[in-house]
Amino acid sequence: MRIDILTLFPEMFESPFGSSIIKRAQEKKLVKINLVNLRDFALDRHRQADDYPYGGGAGMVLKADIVIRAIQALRSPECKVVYLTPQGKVLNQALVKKMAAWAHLILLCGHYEGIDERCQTVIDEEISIGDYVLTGGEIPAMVVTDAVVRLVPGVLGSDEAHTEESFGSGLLEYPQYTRPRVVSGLEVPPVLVSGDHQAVRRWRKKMSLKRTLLKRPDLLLQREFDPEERELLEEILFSREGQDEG
Ligand code: 4GX
Repeated sequence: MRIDILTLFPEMFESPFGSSIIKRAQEKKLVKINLVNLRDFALDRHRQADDYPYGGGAGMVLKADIVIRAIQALRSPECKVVYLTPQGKVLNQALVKKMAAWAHLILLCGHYEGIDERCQTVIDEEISIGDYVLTGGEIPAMVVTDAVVRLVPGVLGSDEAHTEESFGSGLLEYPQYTRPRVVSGLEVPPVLVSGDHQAVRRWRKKMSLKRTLLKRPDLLLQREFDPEERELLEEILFSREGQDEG
């Protein structure tokens, strides 16, 4: 997969893409992340990429000729051009999965007051990372890249990928514990040290369902349940036992 990121601030991406899983994915040649400085497509002596808005007003607007020239230079037959903006479709895991199937993604980061409207002629999708206002599209581009790259086959280790398969399915994560077995008098749930793998799997699924029900009931409404999940939800809702032991 190839991801081109068009920005006036390519240096902002160095640290987040230079460590951990995203770094490893690039080293393994599973993904090529290409940082492109929009200024390189300015033709004037000052390499000006932004200008004052027609009609007046505060702030600067990213110039359409530069954006269009940059995208024409990077285009491939299979590419999708995405502009990060609060006006876009709000990112979720379903949208991330759709993007992970694209062989070539071009992410356009706007700054200042946005981009000249005529850039829309080369944009395929507008995506927002949430309903709040940032200073630019760079952090949203990092979020999209991180979420997409971890779904590229081979990027996650087999253990991590297995977790994605079983629980990347619209439920929150179950609680995790590590040594020591007792911390400030707080014990690890006995089922986790029972050695009963089937019981552990069922407990984790129940905790995932319970957490999702309590913290993000909206996620449950978007989802269907298999027979085991229905049984566990029934236990959560109707059993009178202490709820913490699962
Ligand atoms: N999810 N921003 C875009 C530039 C801008 C300014 C005005 C249009 C009009 C954001 C988000 C986000 C900040 C990126 C403003 N564009 N992007 N930028 N939330 O807040 O994606």
